[in-house]
Amino acid sequence: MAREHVILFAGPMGAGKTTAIASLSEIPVVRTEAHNTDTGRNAKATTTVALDYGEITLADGDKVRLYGLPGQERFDFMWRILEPRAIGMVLLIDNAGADPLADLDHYLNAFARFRDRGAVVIGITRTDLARQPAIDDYYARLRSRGLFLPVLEVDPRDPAQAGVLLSALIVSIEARSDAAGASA
Ligand SMILES: Nc1nc2c(ncn2[C@@H]2O[C@H](COP(=O)(O)OP(=O)(O)OP(=O)(O)O)[C@@H](O)[C@H]2O)c(=O)[nH]1
Ligand SMILES: [Mg+2]
Repeated sequence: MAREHVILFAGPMGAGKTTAIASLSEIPVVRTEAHNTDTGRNAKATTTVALDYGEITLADGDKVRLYGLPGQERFDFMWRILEPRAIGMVLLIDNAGADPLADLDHYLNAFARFRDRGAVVIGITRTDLARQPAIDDYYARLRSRGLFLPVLEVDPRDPAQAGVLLSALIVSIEARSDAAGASA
């Protein structure tokens, strides 16, 4: 029988969460964009204030509900509402941000439950605008924390690339749950 899953998209302002969900969704995305009053942090005109919502159907008929969380931390109560319902998280990091590796640490600390279950895939965006840090730098940071999570370069404006990222997350969640089932 077809099942339903919830996946969260998290990451700093401007990392491309709304863009990724718009690339993936089969339905028109429900957006809650408002004028960006925090242009010191990111110059873009609008920012997500509550959440984005999109849907996608997998090849096996399962439906995935995609929720984009606001990047601004004053909205972090939304994260807490959605986190218990989700099977995993796509963490987008803006490579052109002020300190992308610090952003990585920050979000992995904020979402410890997904991190510790390995239910996270990391997408590095805007690498066309900033080549550094390199993917190896992200892996080194994860290794120093004892973490082994997939890191992929992605342009979320491209549906195919956004799809690869989502598939990587689903495959990694399924592989871990199969392994847990086998050892039970
Ligand atoms: N050049 C370039 N632009 C990108 C890339 N990924 C996203 N963008 C652009 O960067 C902006 C990202 O904005 P959003 O998708 O609104 O980012 P967000 O993560 O939803 O941000 P908040 O809702 O404010 O937290 C958009 O204008 C995208 O078109 C990329 O890989 N390269
Ligand atoms: Mg957004």
